[in-house]
Amino acid sequence: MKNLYQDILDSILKKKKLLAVLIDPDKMTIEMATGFIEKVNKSVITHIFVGGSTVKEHVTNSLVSKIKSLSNLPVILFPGDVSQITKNADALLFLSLISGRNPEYLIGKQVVAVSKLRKTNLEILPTGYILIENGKETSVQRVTKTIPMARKSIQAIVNTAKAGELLGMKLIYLEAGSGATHPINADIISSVKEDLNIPLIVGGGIKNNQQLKEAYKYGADLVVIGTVLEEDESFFNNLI
Ligand code: 1GP
Repeated sequence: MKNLYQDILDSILKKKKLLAVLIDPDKMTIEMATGFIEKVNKSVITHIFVGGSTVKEHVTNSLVSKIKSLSNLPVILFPGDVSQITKNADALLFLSLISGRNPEYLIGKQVVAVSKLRKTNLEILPTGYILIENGKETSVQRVTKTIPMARKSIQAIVNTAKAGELLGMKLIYLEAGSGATHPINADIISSVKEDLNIPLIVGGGIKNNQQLKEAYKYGADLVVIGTVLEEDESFFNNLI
């Protein structure tokens, strides 16, 4: 079986930057998927993430099957809830919201997920998920009832990411939130990267090529973009 985590580590060794498109099943219908995935396939995008904060049950399941039939790229679940787990994907970001102090999102939902995961062959990618304030309230904050970390508290963010690594997590995801006003800034990315020995994912609020390049320049191994492509598919022209 393919080992997506090993592929990520190999890419980092080869200094190859990774780019994921986030598809929210709430916003992408099966009909829309065909044209969209065609463009994804022609771009430099390396991974397809699927997930959202408020997706209805079963919607993710059929959308993921459709995407799998249209693309050979790895499809990784980025679930807002246990109901979004489907065996049709390749892997799952098994998230723990370590920036927050809500036990439901630190360990509660994960325990509930286990009986579902037993029925799948999904590759599990334990991920420390860190929400950072970006100028406005995000749906992650609303749904999880947690407070994002302050942008100024760089040492606390670095320590939180390191704690995730020391707990055995395999990835750290610095999240500004979908549609964030400010993406994660250079200081935060570089400070976390400097102290971290596991791959670093950065996402939220990246709206142009410069912000994308900067995220890589300061240390992101994998960048996630969603809203910019939902709102303007001509952005794919920058990704060819
Ligand atoms: C959100 O990090 C992702 O979870 C992507 O954010 O939609 O703002 O690109 P955007």
